[in-house]
Order: sequence, then C-alpha cells, then structure tokens
Amino acid sequence: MKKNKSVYIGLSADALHHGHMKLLEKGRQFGDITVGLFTDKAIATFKRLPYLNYDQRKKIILNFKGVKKVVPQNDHDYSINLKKIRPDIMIHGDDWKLGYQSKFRRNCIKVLKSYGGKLIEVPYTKGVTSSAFVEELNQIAITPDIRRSTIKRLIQTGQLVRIIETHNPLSAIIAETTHIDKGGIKFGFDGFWSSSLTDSTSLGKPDNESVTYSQRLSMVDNIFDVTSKPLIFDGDTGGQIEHLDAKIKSMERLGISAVIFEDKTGFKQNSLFKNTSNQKQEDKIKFSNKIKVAKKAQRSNDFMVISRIESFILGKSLSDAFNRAQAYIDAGTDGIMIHSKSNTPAEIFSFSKKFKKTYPNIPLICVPSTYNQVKEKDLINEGFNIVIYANHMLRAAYPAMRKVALQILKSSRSKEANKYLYPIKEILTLIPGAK
Ligand code: SPV
Ligand code: MG
Repeated sequence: MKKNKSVYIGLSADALHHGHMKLLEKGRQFGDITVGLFTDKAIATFKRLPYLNYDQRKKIILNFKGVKKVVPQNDHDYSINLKKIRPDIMIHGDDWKLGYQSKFRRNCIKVLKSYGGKLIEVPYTKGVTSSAFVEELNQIAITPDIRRSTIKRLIQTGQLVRIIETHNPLSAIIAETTHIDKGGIKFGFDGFWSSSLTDSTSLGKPDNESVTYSQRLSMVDNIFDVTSKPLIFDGDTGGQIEHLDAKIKSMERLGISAVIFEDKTGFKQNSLFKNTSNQKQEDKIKFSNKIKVAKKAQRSNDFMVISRIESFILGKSLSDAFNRAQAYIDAGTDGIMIHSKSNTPAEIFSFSKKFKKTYPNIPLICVPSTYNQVKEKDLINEGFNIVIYANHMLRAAYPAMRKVALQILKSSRSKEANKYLYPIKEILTLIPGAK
C-alpha cells in the first residue's frame, strides 16, 4: 500500500507503553495518523479519571512520529468519528473482538464498509496494561495538588461523582480498592467523605463540633498517606469566622478538594435527629458572608467551598431553600448540598427541579441516608452531580465488631466467632508490603 493514506487510531494516551507504539508504528507505514484521543469524560465512564488531563495528553501524543492531528474521541464507539473523518484505514488492537467492545467493533466495520475504508487489527500486547500502570502511578505520585484538583475534574466529566464515608485509613483503603464490573464497565467510588458524625463517633464523642478540626485533619493526613482518591470534608458550621482563613489553608495544603459548610448556628447537633427543636438555621446574610470569607481565604484555583442548606431538615419550605441557594451562589459558593431527612427523595427532587432550571452548571450534592431507596440513575436524571454515602463504613463496622464481642462472651472462647472473622492468614497480608 502507498504511504499516503489517512489513518485513524483511538487512544487514551494516559500511560503509553510499547503496545501503543506497535499501533502507531503500524499506522505510520500507511500514512498520516489522526489520533482519536479519548476525552476525560469518555475515560471516566469506563475506568477512572485519567492521570493526565486531555490537553496534557494531547500535547504528548502530538509529538509522536506520524501523528498529524488529534481529535476528541467523546464516546467509546469510534464509528461516530469514523463517519465524520472517513479515514482510509482504522487501526485497533485485536482485543476488542470479545467483551463489551465487540459491539463498537461491529459498528466501525459497518461504517468503514459504507465508504470503502479498511480495518487493520494488531495483535494485543500481553502483560502490560495502562490501567494497572495508572493505578500504580497514582499510588506513588499523588501530590496534594493533583489530588485536590480531582473533584472538580470529575464533576466536569458530567458523570455522577460517587463518594463514600471513610473514618480511618483502613476504611479508605476498602473504599479505594473495591470495584465491580458491570458489563465491562468498572464501578467504584470516586472519593471519600470525611464525616463529622463518623469521625466523632469513632472517637467516642457526640457529633457536636467538640472534636476539633486539628484532630480530624490528622486523620485525613493518615488516610492520604495510603490512598490516592480525593476527599470532601464535612466542615460542620465552620466555627468561628476569624478561624476560617487558617482552616481553609490547612485543608488545601493537605490536598482536600472541597469543604461543605452547613447553614446552622449555635450548638450544633446532627441533622438526622428526629427532634430538631434546639437546632437553628443561620441567618441567610450572615451565612453568605461566611462563604465570602472562605472563598477569599483559598489559595488554589481548584479548592471548592460548598454550601449545605438545612431548610428541609428544619421543616422550612422549598422557597426558603431556593432563596438561600441564590444568596449563597451570589456569595461565590462552588456548589450546593441540599439536605433532607425525609424517607423519600420527593423533597430533594422538588429542589433539584427548580434549582437546575436556574443554575444548570452549579454542582448539586445530596446525601441519601434516610431516603436510601433512591437509585443513582434517578439522581442523575434529577441533575445531581455528587452523591455522598455519608456514614456507611462505620455503620457496617460497628455491628460486625459488636457481634464478635458478644459471641466471645457467650462462648467463653473465640472459636464460635470464627465464622464472622477474616482469617489470620489474610489479615497478615492485607496491607501491601506486609511480609
Ligand atoms: C455527616 O456525615 O456528618 C453529615 C451528614 O453531616 S448527616 O449526618 O446526614 O448530617
Ligand atoms: Mg456532619
């Protein structure tokens, strides 16, 4: 074949290895290569957020021999780009014959055939995967700056960001490493929630701001020592306004991505208590001022200050919640968390409908603890950007430990509790590096 053909190759180009070089070398033999570079969103839908963002990856791949052009590959189905670009040749690894990619292969073959294009399949390079490489890279090369920026990047992909509570490094390791495969797509948690409820409970204290930020941030530091995912910090009321500057600085320095302040005042109690008669919502203007001070304090571009609206918790109306959202947005907040302790999602959906009409681009967050029947696809339909599973790791651990303690007392030995326990052999080697 003469060397003047147009060639299309789809790549993520996040962690390049010799397998990719094989594809590019093959492409060069025929002519100029256009790389369909997967966007951050496209990668995030089937794996995790790439280590490098789109523009960084584009710069690298444009410098490879034979690559003349880079176009965004927005979808997993290359056939959409093939229709537009009509390359003479498309090159792909032969691994897509099986599994969830096979339907995209069929679509591509159909489109190529329609205008006389050709598909060349290169044998898949075994023993090296970019995903494993990126995960390893994240473990050794995560910096506070990179970690901090991740929540914003995740929101920008347009996917629902899935956050789970972690109250210590072990629960965070579980949150980071637990994945399932649903039809070839990897599902896991995108990040951690540092909950005032579970941090306080782990320390045997009530959730009333008696545990200090310093105590809680040192736990976050320990969590960050052994994980790579981003974290959203439950900032309670934020405490004294004069201390906000220092608190925001400490959070940013650690690599926390966002803080959520709740619009309550006075002696703070957990919002999920049945009786809220001694809980008081902050004045709208005063809370807006708090948000302004917090936003002014931040040093980085990517840290987010999110406002949590407690109107529904305190039995107030949708219009009260919405007016507050408007005021907090005017004050510069980066997102709104609408809280509810209703046993159905109707309340938060009434808010999201109104909110997203006026503010389609302001991130909206919910915490489905009491209305836990709600499915993520419904939250997506209602325009939510982040879901926080706010207390589940600790609520799982407590009954498990209590059951074992009771069993040992009942049996006067531990043999009967064995069925509830992780084997000694496994616990010894649970943490990577243990010998
Ligand atoms: C927390 O997890 O501490 C929260 C959420 O603030 S809630 O407990 O629902 O108020
Ligand atoms: Mg809390």
